[in-house]
Amino acid sequence: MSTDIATMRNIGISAHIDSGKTTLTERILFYCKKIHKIHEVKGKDGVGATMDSMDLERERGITIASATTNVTWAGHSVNIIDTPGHVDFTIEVERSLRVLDSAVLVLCSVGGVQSQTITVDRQLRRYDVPFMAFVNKLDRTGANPFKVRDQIVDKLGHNAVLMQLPIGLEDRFQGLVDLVAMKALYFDGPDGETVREEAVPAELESEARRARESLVDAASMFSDELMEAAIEGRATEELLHAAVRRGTIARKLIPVFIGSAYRNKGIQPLLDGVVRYLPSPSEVENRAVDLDGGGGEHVLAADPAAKTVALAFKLEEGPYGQLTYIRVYQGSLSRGDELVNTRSGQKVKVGRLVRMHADTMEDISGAVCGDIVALFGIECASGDTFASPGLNLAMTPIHVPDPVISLAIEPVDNAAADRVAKALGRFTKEDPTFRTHVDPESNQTIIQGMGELHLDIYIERMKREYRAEVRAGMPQVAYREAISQRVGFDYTHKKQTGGAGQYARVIGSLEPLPRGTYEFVNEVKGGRIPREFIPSCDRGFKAALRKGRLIGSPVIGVRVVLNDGQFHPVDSSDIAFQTAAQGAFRQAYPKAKPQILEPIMKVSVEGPSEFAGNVFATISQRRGIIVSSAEDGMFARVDAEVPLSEMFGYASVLRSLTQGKAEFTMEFLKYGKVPPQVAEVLMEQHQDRERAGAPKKGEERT
Ligand SMILES: Nc1nc2c(ncn2[C@@H]2O[C@H](COP(=O)(O)OP(=O)(O)OP(=O)(O)O)[C@@H](O)[C@H]2O)c(=O)[nH]1
Ligand SMILES: [Mg+2]
Repeated sequence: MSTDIATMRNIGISAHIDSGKTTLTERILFYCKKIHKIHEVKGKDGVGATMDSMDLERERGITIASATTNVTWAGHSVNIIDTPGHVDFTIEVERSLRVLDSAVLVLCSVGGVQSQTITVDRQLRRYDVPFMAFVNKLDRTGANPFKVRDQIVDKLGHNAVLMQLPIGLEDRFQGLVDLVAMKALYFDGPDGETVREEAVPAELESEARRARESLVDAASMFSDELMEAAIEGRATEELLHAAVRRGTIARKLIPVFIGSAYRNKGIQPLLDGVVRYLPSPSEVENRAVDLDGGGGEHVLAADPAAKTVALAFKLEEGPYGQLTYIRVYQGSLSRGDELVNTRSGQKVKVGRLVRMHADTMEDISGAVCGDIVALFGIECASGDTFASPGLNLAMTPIHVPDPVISLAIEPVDNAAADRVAKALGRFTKEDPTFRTHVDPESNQTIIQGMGELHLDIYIERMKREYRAEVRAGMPQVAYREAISQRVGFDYTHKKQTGGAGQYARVIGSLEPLPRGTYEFVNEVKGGRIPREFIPSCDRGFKAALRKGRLIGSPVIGVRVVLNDGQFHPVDSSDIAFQTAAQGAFRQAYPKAKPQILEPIMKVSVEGPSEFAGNVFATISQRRGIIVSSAEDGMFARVDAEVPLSEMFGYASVLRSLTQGKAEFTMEFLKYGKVPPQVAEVLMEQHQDRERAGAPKKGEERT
């Protein structure tokens, strides 16, 4: 274990679907001698890439769960997390980027900046992660790294600069010109393991000189010394490296590397770039919230001797119990140490400690700040902070998007029921974007997630890993309800039963809240409602919002203003005010012009231009709006906004329409109002369900 923090790197490999992240990571493992043979994603030998260790990943050739590994390159210890590209598994990217100090953004040299590239870029911004770009697949027909660099500038707004030039492209792609050293690099041997340096080919000399000038210009912004040297025509490699490093760490410069992972070209220079330009843990400022100091921020020290602060960012249930992935931010960690979970206040003792390599692990005795390791036998939730006793700090949480799709599942037989419950218990603990509940009306188990693929994978995993087979219903989208105008309420709850009665009166208004879910404003004066009952009213409204009156979906975007009321010295109680609030909501809601909202997805379709017309048609048939479309020679891309409810089964429609040549991605964009005809159908369905549900409850009671 290296304790020299300056030689540590924590990087994420993130990108749009299929851009070659796992293929690239496989090469990194090979050149760093962590593995001794390269296996391809969906390769002919049937083994599969190291980081895609789950059977389902290997069969489908996609990454589902992020995988962690650690390699050594040029005397540096590099922790790497390979993340999935599918937006259904976006939580895996989100929590990885939360704990990584830097990243490599992979782009396809044909596809360029694609929809998930934009999503990943947003996630990199959210956590201020410095990164470099790797333009992959230079061997593909249509490869154009210059266009991709321009797109990083134009579409993502980054100051991207090429560090290398290609020698040949597509099937003539041979090697690279390193613009810092002004040398040509070729990758010899069966796996490209031998890097051969040559002089820059004569026909590329002038282009290389111009490209180096642009690189020096861009880098000079971060070093006066380099700027002066450049004017005198002696910009050395060292000055250039130092300036690029400064710009990259400040997120003001994006060095662009190029190559082909599949053809084993360009990976070693990329690794040199990782250790040269990306920050060590001590060069990134991390902050924690001081739980004692009224929420003030506290800058953490990347000092192994300081008190310990670590974040649990991912849980995994394994054959040996719960595995908790943690990132150590301050201090160090050894077996036997005592830490406090600052959320629950619970004390824990550090037991077995491991470093992960895909699905295998290596026991270690300790870890220092900057490390990403896993602990055994610690009960906690994802996002919990562990600190040395006496330090009451919390790391900022990981952004968790809400699920947008759900479906009902039913175990095929009684024997499966227990196993289903067990599987669900584990999956919901591991993945905060996967949720489950029992619908009180239908008594069915509902699972919720980020998309069809997400739910599909869990149903398949239940079957394989737990022998828990289920029948699944049709996927349903997560509808919401909202009010569209302000309305007042004045409601009295009065009940006179044998003993003590109940009395509470609430007066106020419901108002649309354009952003956010719910707000409660207390404007009651002169003790018209005693202070202790104000939270009761809040609770009552919150409970009422859980189920709208139109289709029984949660109501969002409501501000409740409470400004008057009445109480009774004996009959008023917490329950009475909660009930009054619920009654007030029931009374006022229909008058506030309620609407049904549905998830609207950002859909992006890419494929050969000849199918663009057909794709347009499929979008408009699905109540979609085309936002933009672009044609680039033989390739077309259509960006649209389409209601999620219309997108079920779209993958197979698109496949048959384009002979499998087009692909689409989608992700949640916003909630939008459903058109009246659709709303009517939804309300009828809801009423049918209510009617069907009512006698069932009656039966149960008898
Ligand atoms: N031609 C060519 N194909 C490549 C290259 N790199 C990867 N591929 C292929 O692209 C496909 C996807 O590669 P992966 O490495 O699984 O991509 P990924 O980004 O990990 O995919 P997800 O994790 O599912 O998002 C595979 O068929 C690879 O063989 C390359 O440099 N050139
Ligand atoms: Mg992958």
